[in-house]
Order: sequence, then structure tokens, then C-alpha cells
Amino acid sequence: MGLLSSKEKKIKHARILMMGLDAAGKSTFLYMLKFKESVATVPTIGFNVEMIETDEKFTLTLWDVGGQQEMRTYWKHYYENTEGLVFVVDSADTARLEESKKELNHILKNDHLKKVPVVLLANKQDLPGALSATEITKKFHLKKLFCDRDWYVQPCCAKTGVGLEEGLRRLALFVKSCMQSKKESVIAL
Ligand SMILES: Nc1nc2c(ncn2[C@@H]2O[C@H](COP(=O)(O)OP(=O)(O)OP(=O)(O)O)[C@@H](O)[C@H]2O)c(=O)[nH]1
Ligand SMILES: [Mg+2]
Repeated sequence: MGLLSSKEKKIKHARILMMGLDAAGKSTFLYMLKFKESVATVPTIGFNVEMIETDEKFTLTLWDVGGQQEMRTYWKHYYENTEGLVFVVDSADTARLEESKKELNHILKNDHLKKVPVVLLANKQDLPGALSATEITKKFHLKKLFCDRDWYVQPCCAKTGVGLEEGLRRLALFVKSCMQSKKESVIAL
């Protein structure tokens, strides 16, 4: 009886980590979701955190961690208990795509992030020369990189909000399903 009720209990909350190079658009994304308007940002020193409620009474706590080179040493301290990862890429910053790819590869090696679902935001689609979601998928070899988890590449523009809700919805679906199956495997033990 006790087991059944805990299995049926709805998952209501998840911790989400947002990462990506400096100026990728993480804080712009966070505040657009929270306040539904474009907010002028400054480079994040440390982190910002906001709670966002998705459609089905499922609350995500979004941790937006600064992406400047000096901040990246501290990224590892945020990995524990992460249920979902949002990796933000400036799709128009072709000069730093390799750097972004390298950081993503590095992050995913951490044990705390094993099998954690990822939504990669191909941001700044409004800028000329921005790579499409398909181009980024190919350049980052995402099919291979994400072969052990749920993933999706969402083209978006954090400044106008285009694509953000879709990205969030996809993330919420992935995260819920991953948390549910983890819970079920614990119960089965
Ligand atoms: N054109 C355009 N500019 C954007 C978009 N998203 C963010 N920006 C701009 O990019 C700059 C950096 O955005 P932030 O959100 O501060 O970037 P960040 O990833 O939080 O950067 P750090 O805090 O340094 O890690 C700001 O000037 C934003 O207005 C977008 O979709 N299109
Ligand atoms: Mg920021």
C-alpha cells in the first residue's frame, strides 16, 4: 500500500541547470520566461535562480550559472541533484562554436549529469548567419554525444521569446519521464 501510493505520487518539482558560454543568452532566456519581457542583462557573476511553473503544475527551479571563462571552474559545484540541463548556444557566434562544443562535452562527462535529459537552445536565430538547429546538431555531433539520454535542439530567440515555451515544454516532458523511471526503478529494488 505504502509502495503503491509513493509510486503514484505526482512529481511536482525539478532542479534544472542552465549552462553555456558567456553571452549565449542564458539570463535573457531566464528572465523572458519569468517576466515575459526582454530584460537588459549584465554578465552573470555567480548565478541567478528562478522558479518557473510549467503547464501541468510542475515547477522547475532554473539555475542560470555565469559562463565567463573564470566562472567555468565553478560549474562542477552546481551539477549535483540536477534533473535536466539547458545548454544555450549563440548560434551566430560561429567563432566560438568549437569552444561551446568543448565545454558541453566536458560537462557531460560528469557522473552527476549521467542520463540527465538535455535541451540545447540554438539561440539568437534572429541574427544574420545564425546556424540552424540541424547545422548545430551536425557540428556538435549531438546524436552521438547524447546517445544515452533524451535530448532536443530548440531554435529560439531569447530576446523576443520565440521558441522558449516550446523548449521549456520539451524539457519538462523529458525531466518528468526521467524522474518517474528513476523512481520506479528505486521502488522495484
Ligand atoms: N540578438 C539577440 N541577442 C540576444 C539574444 N539572447 C540574448 N541576447 C543578447 O546577448 C547578450 C548576452 O545575453 P545574456 O543573457 O546576458 O548572456 P548570458 O549567457 O547570461 O551570459 P553570462 O551571464 O556572461 O554567462 C545580451 O546583450 C542579450 O541582449 C537573442 O536571441 N538575440
Ligand atoms: Mg547571465
